[in-house]
Amino acid sequence: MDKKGFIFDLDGVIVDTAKYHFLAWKKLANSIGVDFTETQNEQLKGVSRIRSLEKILEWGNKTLSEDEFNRLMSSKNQDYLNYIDAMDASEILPDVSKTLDFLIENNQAIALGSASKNAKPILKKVSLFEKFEAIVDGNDVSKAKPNPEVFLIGAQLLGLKPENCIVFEDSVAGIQAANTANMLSIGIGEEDVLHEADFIFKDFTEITQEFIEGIISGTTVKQPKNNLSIKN
Ligand code: B16
Ligand code: MG
Repeated sequence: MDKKGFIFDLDGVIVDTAKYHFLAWKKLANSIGVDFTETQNEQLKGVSRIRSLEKILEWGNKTLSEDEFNRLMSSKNQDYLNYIDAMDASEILPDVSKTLDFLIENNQAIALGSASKNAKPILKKVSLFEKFEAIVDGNDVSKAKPNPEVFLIGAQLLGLKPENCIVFEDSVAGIQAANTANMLSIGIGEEDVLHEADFIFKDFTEITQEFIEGIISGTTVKQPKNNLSIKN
């Protein structure tokens, strides 16, 4: 079988850390008199820590000094780390471990491609760290998704061409990054949100071994996109 590179996003694909980001951001927002809803939290998925705080301040029409900005960002991260500390393997999303093990048994390369600067401690907490041949996280990139940098570095570390890599992502920006990188994009989540992906599944329980085998053998390929700018 051919060797392909399978690049996994972390939050929303391997584990659901969005709920911990929500609690930590909500505490921060409320402490400066800003409301913060679950809908707003959805818009922070895949977004970097700095950009997330900028967005919260924009929503609340607030400005902060640089010192206060940095102080709040590190206090949010400390709260988030306290939640992570209590994580264990039971928080791995359904059938993710099964998929990783199937790929490893079939000699496929596996990498992580996450915006989070806390990706490594999270993978260690849920006992998945050893399964990844390469880990690219928020500490390694200078350009956030939808820029393809995070996935292109992942492909490079695996020693594979981008067109031989597959990305599992739950955020629109991540799907766009994978498409720009010329990788096969697989959306994990809702079809109406992730419609730019080549394939979309609600979660890993919907992904069959036959589907993965099709990717490895090259019979499952990138979908031609409708060019919406062409009329009639
Ligand atoms: P941190 P992903 C992203 O992870 C999260 O979706 C996003 O909500 C978070 O702001 C970002 O990581 C940065 O996280 O504060 O831990 O550096 O989905 O790219 O794995
Ligand atoms: Mg994500």
